[in-house]
Amino acid sequence: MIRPPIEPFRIKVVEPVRMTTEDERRSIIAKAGYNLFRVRAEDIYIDLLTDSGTSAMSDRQWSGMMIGDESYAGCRNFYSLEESIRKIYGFPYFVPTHQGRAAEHILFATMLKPGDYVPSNMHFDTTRANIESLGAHAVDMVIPEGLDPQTIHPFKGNVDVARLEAFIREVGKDRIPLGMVTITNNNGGGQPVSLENIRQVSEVLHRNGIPLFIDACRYAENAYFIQQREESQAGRTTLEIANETFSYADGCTMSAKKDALVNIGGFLAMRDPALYERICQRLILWEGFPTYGGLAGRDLEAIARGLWEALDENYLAYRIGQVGYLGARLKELGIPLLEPVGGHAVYLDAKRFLPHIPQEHLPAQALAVELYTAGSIRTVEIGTVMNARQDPQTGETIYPALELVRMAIPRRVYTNTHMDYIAETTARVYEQREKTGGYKIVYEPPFLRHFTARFAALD
Ligand code: P71
Repeated sequence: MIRPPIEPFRIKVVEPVRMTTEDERRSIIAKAGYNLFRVRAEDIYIDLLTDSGTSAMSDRQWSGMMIGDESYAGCRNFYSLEESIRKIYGFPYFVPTHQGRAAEHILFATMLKPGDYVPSNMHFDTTRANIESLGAHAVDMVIPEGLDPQTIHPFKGNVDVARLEAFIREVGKDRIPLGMVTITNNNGGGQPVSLENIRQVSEVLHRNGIPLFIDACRYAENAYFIQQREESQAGRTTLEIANETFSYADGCTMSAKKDALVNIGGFLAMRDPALYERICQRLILWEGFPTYGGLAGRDLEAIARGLWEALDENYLAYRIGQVGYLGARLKELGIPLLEPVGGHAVYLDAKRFLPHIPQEHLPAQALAVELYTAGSIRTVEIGTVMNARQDPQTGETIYPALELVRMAIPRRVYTNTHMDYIAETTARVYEQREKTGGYKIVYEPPFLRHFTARFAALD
């Protein structure tokens, strides 16, 4: 029998959730154009759309919100956050932003010009869109194991370092204003990146005079995987590992909505004082004064405290353990997954789950709709809808290697009984998989289409 991890907290506040009938859900999802982003949260029983901004804050974080200093300039909570960032990340400069994509926008608008390239293991969709909207190119170069859902590898998020070197030679370092590494690799299945890989990427970039920025939103989960899986790192604390991770970088973008355990917020941190000056100017234009950057003082305090809670090793053992428990239960039921199971989410492999639906008929979208209809579970499609591209020459659709449905687990929110319910509902959908049909897109916007697209069922 698979044992779930024991929660290192007790529950002080609860939020009731309402179950609907299957008939109600059929009508709700049809009205939403079969797009789960368009369904009201109240009509969902278990919401696995994202682990972003959906954490339960601790009593310490809530009490920190009560000492929010709402002064326009120089509020005390800015300095409290600065201390956390210095001790964990070691970067001397940072600006708060309202969330991760604002940090990306400001960084790229400051550093990129049209035609530039930004290599990474895998860019997340908002990162890619922010790069592309400036006329630059976001280039993914994860190791080949990272693109195969069935290959077991401890660090499937690693960058292919040989490819990175060849790429720099090919396009020239002058057209690469920065390189990135996403920890953990969200679009590739929440897979970690090893400390050794980060060190090597940093060495290659720096040898070519290119700075490294880490997309750090799941840095604590990544540090825990390094501690558990990278032999040389076994005896170290997650704080020591985080310190060394960021020591190889010139800065980071951070969505605090993940491993800072808050509902809103982010920041952009860096070493270079000249870059910091330029970034402050843009920040004032778009986000706010550099000591609040689009957030309230109370939000800054909650982040300052959450950053430490996320590094707590009892918390991380429970956190990674709970996601692993769901993965193990699904596997036991014979459901095709991306393996190993990631840090923040279990990813169902829609290609193997619904092999009779070709990629152009959106199997991952079909599976997400089915999970909602069967059990009021909301997941997110990370497949053709989110990641298909148009070939610029031929106009043909380039389908992504991975066709996934992500079950992202909010932090400290759902119990292990909820995990059992999710596994059993998924098994029910799997038993009836042959009856599930494909979908087509009937409306899509030019960027980030998955948020607002509408679909229709194919007969
Ligand atoms: C996630 C999200 C947020 C999201 C995106 C799409 C649909 C639903 C929810 C956001 C990330 C991320 C990485 C690696 C930057 C951001 C942007 N992830 N990098 O996974 O995962 O941060 O949301 O604070 O702007 O559900 P932001």
